[in-house]
Amino acid sequence: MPYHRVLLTGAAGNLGRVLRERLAGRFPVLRLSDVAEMAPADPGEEVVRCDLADADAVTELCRDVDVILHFGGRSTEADWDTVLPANIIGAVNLWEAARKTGVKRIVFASSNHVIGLHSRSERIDHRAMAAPDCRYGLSKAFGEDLAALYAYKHGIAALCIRIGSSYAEPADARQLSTWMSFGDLVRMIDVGLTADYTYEIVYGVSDNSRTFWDNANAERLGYTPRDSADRFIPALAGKTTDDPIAERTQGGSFSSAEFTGDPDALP
Ligand code: NAI
Ligand code: 15L
Repeated sequence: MPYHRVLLTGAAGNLGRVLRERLAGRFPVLRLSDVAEMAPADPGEEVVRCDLADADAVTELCRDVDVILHFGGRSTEADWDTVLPANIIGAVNLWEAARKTGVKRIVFASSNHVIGLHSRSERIDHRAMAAPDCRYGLSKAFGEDLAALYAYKHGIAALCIRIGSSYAEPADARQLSTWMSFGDLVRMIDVGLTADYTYEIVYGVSDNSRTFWDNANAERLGYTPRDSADRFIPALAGKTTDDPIAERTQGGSFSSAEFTGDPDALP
């Protein structure tokens, strides 16, 4: 891989810690960053504590970086005071720092909550209308559009991965559709690092027969998932909720929280 220094944001988080372990030794330098404390640097690592909301610090963070894996930020629903600085100001700061420092590629951990209000009965692809199910989902939609601006206008390639549910194992019936194994997450990141593209949206999901998503765009770019949630069907198929909005929509409980709309008007 032609990259010397790879920056991983969100390195103290759940996926960041998984990626730190699984990407160890893959690049001459892995620069790990988070606002929270991280384990000290091992050989081949740099650890830089940085708040994504601090524009000057983010510019310094991006110096001498070849590619960014952007996993930092708020990862669940929260009030605007929390989502804005971490995911909106933070994303603006990161892409602007990339432009200033000459970074040419960003792999972005977007989320299925960009399209979470779509119905589970609909099989959508990467061209589906955005239908964010919460402030957090909207902040990821903003991140995708920001990535498009910088890709087409400033030449910073971006792969936006709308990750479903990336955990060691799926936890409920919905995740039989949305689960992405850690191995498949790394395989998708490899696509992000190596494929030839300017701007793409893909779904971060394993080979689940119950998937909500047509992931042909990811396959076209070279993604071949090796895992599937299907072996968990007997244990989890009955693990549903009695929440009709959550059960109807792809975003599940993120959609139904604070829902005051007309269920019949949902996309
Ligand atoms: P996490 O919440 O465990 O990790 C996020 C990390 O970002 C945390 O360590 C946190 O300290 C850091 N962070 C938050 N605000 C920050 C700021 N202002 N400056 C610097 N760092 C900040 O989340 P997880 O599960 O590891 O997810 C990683 C990324 O993947 C997130 O962007 C999340 O939205 C996205 N994602 C994850 C999914 C999953 O299933 N785990 C599904 C869809 C998207
Ligand atoms: C996400 O975007 C969240 O980061 C994660 O915590 C999960 O809830 C996931 O989506 C999901 O939809 O299961």
